[in-house]
Amino acid sequence: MNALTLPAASANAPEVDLLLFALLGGTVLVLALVFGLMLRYVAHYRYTNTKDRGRPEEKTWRFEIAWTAATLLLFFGLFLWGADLYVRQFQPPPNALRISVVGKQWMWKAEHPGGQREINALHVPVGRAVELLMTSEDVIHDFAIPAFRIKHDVLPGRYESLWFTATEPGAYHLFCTQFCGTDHSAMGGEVVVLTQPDYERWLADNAASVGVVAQGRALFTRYGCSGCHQAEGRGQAAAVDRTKNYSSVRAPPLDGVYGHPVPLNDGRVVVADDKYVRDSILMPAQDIVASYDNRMPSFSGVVSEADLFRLIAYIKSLSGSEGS
Ligand code: HEC
Ligand SMILES: [Cu+2]
Repeated sequence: MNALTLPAASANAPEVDLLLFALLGGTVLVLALVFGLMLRYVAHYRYTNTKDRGRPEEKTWRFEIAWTAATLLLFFGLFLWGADLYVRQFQPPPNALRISVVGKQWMWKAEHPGGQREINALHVPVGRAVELLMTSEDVIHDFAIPAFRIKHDVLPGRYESLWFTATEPGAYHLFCTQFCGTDHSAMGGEVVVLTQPDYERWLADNAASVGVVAQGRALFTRYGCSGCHQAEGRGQAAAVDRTKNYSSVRAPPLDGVYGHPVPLNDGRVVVADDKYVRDSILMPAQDIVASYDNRMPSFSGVVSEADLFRLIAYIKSLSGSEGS
């Protein structure tokens, strides 16, 4: 498999290829110029040749400045071209279908908004933006789909995201491209791009009993979050966890938190995104919500990565955006 025979099956892939070939072409031209001149002068001034080797020409500033400026402009042009593509490649559109991906030695686990789970496989609809929200349970992995021209490191303790719009139904390889231990080479699978009706059918065939948001809601009670955080406003009676008595703790309501600015007690204001909610659960002492006390216990080592995604989807749904 190489860049010439590899299918280009995502919306961005042709653009990435164009940039790659432009860079390659530019490099070959420079190489040809340097080697061409070198060979020409080798022949021209070879030992037996009686060419005039007199005074070298005077230095011309006009020429020096012209070629320096031209190269500078050329490199800035390449930089802007690459930067523009890079920024777009890593900025998922807001309406993207969100699939969570957890890497671990040595497999990829994915979960769809409807609760469908798969291992070392990813079923996605054609023509729709798909965002992968990714993290690792152990070491650094790297999620790569060559046919889509995307790859990104997947790190423990952090969220990374990738997005793509598949353009051709079919099956493509997915790989871990970061050496991650004994069975690294087996850590891969298949991305299956389906037409919209086929995708609906696949979702129905693999339907889970509960979607991600509903799982998150159940976990919210199971982990005792609801004992402190009453979900106010939207009529959800917070099931009281009787095993823990948190009735004296005043905790902020989580409705409308996700996606909105949160004032902290050190004066900063941060937007509650996935990372913020994740850190709030694992490292509650790090960012304290203004006018509240640091009374929330850390759930680090208690809540798994997969459950964190579900809790976040639930908290996101409290802000009116269903976790898709
Ligand atoms: C002992 C009571 C308690 C429990 C249990 C608890 N929290 Fe909290 N939580 C708090 C308090 C108090 C704060 C505000 C202080 C802070 O930011 O640490 C808070 C803050 C938060 C925030 C930030 C809210 C905002 O407005 O920015 C989130 C998100 C959160 N908790 C989620 C959870 C989740 C999910 C669970 C269950 C896994 C949970 N909490 C369990 C007391 C609790
Ligand atoms: Cu790996």
